[in-house]
Amino acid sequence: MSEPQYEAPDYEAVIIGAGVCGLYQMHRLQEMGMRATVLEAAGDLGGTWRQNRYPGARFDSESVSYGYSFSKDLLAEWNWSERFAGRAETERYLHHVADRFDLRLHIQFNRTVTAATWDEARHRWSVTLADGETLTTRYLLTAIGMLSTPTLPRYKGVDSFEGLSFHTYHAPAEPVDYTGKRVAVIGTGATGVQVISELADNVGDLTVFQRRPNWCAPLHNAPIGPEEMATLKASYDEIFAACRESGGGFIHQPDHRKTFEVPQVERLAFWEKLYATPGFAKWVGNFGDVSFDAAANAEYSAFIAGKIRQRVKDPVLAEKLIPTDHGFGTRRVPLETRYYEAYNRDTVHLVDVNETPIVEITPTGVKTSDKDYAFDIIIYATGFDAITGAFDRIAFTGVGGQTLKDKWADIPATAYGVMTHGFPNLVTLAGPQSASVASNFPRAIEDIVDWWSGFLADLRARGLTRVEAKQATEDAWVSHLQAITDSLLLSKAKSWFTGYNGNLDRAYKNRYLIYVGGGPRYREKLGREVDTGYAGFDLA
Ligand code: NA7
Repeated sequence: MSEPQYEAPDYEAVIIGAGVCGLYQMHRLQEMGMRATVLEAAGDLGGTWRQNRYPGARFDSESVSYGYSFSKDLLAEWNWSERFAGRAETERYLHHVADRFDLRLHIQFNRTVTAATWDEARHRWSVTLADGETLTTRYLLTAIGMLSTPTLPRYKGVDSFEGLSFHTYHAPAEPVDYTGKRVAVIGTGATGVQVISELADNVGDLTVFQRRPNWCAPLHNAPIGPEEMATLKASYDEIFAACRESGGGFIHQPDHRKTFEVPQVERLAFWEKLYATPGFAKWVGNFGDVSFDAAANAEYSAFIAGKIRQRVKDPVLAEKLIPTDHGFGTRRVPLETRYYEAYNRDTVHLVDVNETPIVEITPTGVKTSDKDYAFDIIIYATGFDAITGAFDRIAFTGVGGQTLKDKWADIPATAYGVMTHGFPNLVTLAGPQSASVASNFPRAIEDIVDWWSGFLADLRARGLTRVEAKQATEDAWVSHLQAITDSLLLSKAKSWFTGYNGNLDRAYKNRYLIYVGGGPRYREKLGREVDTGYAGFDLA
């Protein structure tokens, strides 16, 4: 009996999302001559760098380490204006990339994917859009962002405020005049810290509502002049080589000595140097044991606490800004520019919502257990339903009618963060448990997209139309990931890394969302699949 013949699907590949990841994947598919398209919910490309128009949004990764590395011509022609570029510059960069590589031709804007259902008989996904249209594709590739589902607090009255209010992810596109305004910022994660640092000098009065402080450290941004840019361009090979060597894809390398093996004077001098170094050096360029040895971590945290005490004049306020529930680097470290100094201004106030909880948002401002605050603007820097939130918004249905939301309700189990058993031909680029989450994003994304593109070329060459992660591959990945995570102090700190978000109806437990085993080990694992002919996957 012969196999039934089906018409070809509309596309060989559909990518969801036109941000950093989706653009690069589209470029690779275009090179491969694939019939592919990108479906983007927004009216233009850029993803994160289009959305987060809040004041102060910028890189914490060195600009030169963040750009794509795949094209020498692109590297040669693009000039970054600052060590850590601002949001608008990055958005311009992504537009430049899209224009230069003719990617716009393949992007459909204002196309929101609401559901995707696997068709086992035809080896294809049926993708439903918000406008009711349905299209089919052999492979479905998600590039939907890790932090693209913002969460608002569940305070009463959030909708009742009569001034301007917004979540940082939905900051207005048109410029906001903050001059003389009474502004509230709720939340002190990496986003809130950027907003507060930027606004402190530019508003009438700024009130920060803090639940838990984070360990923040100086960014040390600076302009890049033409001469420096020329030097940097000549060093791109070394820059990207350094990123490949480091666990997180940054230019900073860890120091392999142990904290207490280094005499105290030398240790302090080293930490002073780190503190003065731009970027994430103070996080990922430190002694490695600070991430897993509690005593080493406490020593370094005490050093950073000393810096905060030096920078904040009011000693009572300084203590409020020093975390006591987690050590340095066990949650995302916000990088800042004069953040702590902001609190030395008479016009900047800190409200600790543990002491005086927010009771409700009122038409005129914020009511705490203590008093009514009047504001012109309220900015919610209250974070995201991180990593799986964007997946939960799309009704993915796999083999046998299983939904991805159900499968991932507890832990989002995957093979290498790129595929999940029961959902053939669904490739979660930048998905949970991939290296992209705990990394300088484009560095990990280029690795993952390149690996998958090679896999895809192989499948096409062999005339195969179905790929699915084996259950055993997934089980092995999850236990490997759990073992590494559990060995680190960050596994015990509640943050979006571990799936904490108090604004959701979800009891907290570590959901093992991120791969912290480092880029080199991640690439090695992916490389082993290539060497074994993708033995971890069922192919048909
Ligand atoms: P984060 O890091 O999740 O931070 C959210 C902040 O908002 C954090 O300080 C929260 O306090 C605070 N928060 C959340 N809900 C509330 C309520 N209801 N009341 C008071 N405070 C609240 O998100 P970000 O946007 O700052 O950063 C996300 C990532 O984007 C960042 O790591 C970069 O990689 C880019 P909590 O700590 O939960 O007590």
